[in-house]
Amino acid sequence: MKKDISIIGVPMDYGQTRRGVDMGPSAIRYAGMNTRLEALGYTVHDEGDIKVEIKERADVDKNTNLKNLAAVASGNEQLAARVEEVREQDRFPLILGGDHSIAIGTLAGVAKGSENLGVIWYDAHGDLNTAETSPSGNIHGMPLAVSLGIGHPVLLNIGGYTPKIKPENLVIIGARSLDDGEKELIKEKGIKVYTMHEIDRLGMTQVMKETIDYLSGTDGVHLSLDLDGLDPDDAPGVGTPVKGGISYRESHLAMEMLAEADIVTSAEFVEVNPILDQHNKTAEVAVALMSSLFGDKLL
Ligand code: 6HN
Ligand code: MN
Ligand code: MN
Ligand code: MN
Repeated sequence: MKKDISIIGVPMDYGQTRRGVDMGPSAIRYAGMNTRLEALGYTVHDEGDIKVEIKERADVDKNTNLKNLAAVASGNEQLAARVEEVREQDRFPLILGGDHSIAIGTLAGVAKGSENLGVIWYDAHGDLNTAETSPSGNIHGMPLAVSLGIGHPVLLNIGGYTPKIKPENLVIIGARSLDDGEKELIKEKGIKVYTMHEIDRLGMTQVMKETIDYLSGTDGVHLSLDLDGLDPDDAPGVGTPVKGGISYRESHLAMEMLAEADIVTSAEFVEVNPILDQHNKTAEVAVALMSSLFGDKLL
């Protein structure tokens, strides 16, 4: 792991309709992120937050079936440029959401110049919708499809190139709420998915062993961790909770195994919504998981 970490907060909430997720970056910082990472020996450069334009909130657009396309696109363009700068400085980009639509910008920045970036998508959802398959028009349900080169041209062109990643370099972990169009896309592209069924059956140890092995030929791995991948009992402060999720302890194990394998080259923690949270519990979980990801050991 690089010893210099650059933090970028993205107070974005236009990718869905519940307010409050824009306060995610503050809540995560308040949960003691910087001190925890510094205690592990890292130099933390907190770059502050992206300026997300305040725009009028739009209902789903009849022509595109997307909500707030312009606001989501402009925040992500800025993010893509900032993430690219961090990479040029040879630092580890650690991005704080914000709703999951920000993965479009993060991936645009981290995947630039990389033919085979690996991605771990830790999430209850697939985020593989398009305007055609989306039940909601919410762009936070689309960033993975966009990154694979499928979606609205304005979103595809963020960062100036498409696609960002290849389906064979992707692993989804924790899925338990997939829309029909997402299931079809997974089959069509042959995407590797560990749903809750496989996690229960194989155990997290085996799931992570296989994931690490599967991604071993990639040029680095981006971890996109949606807190709703965890069970809502452990991470209640999210906008789209789904019961029957990954436990706190299984998530720590996953992060510890990633730290041991030393394959993660960038990460984002998204969907923390302090308004829906209980005493900042979900932000604290995010920080605890970061700490394991960055090599904290119990002994
Ligand atoms: N997330 N599949 C649903 C939709 O509206 O497309 C939910 C998406 C949730 C997205 O949690 O990042
Ligand atoms: Mn997500
Ligand atoms: Mn999700
Ligand atoms: Mn969500």
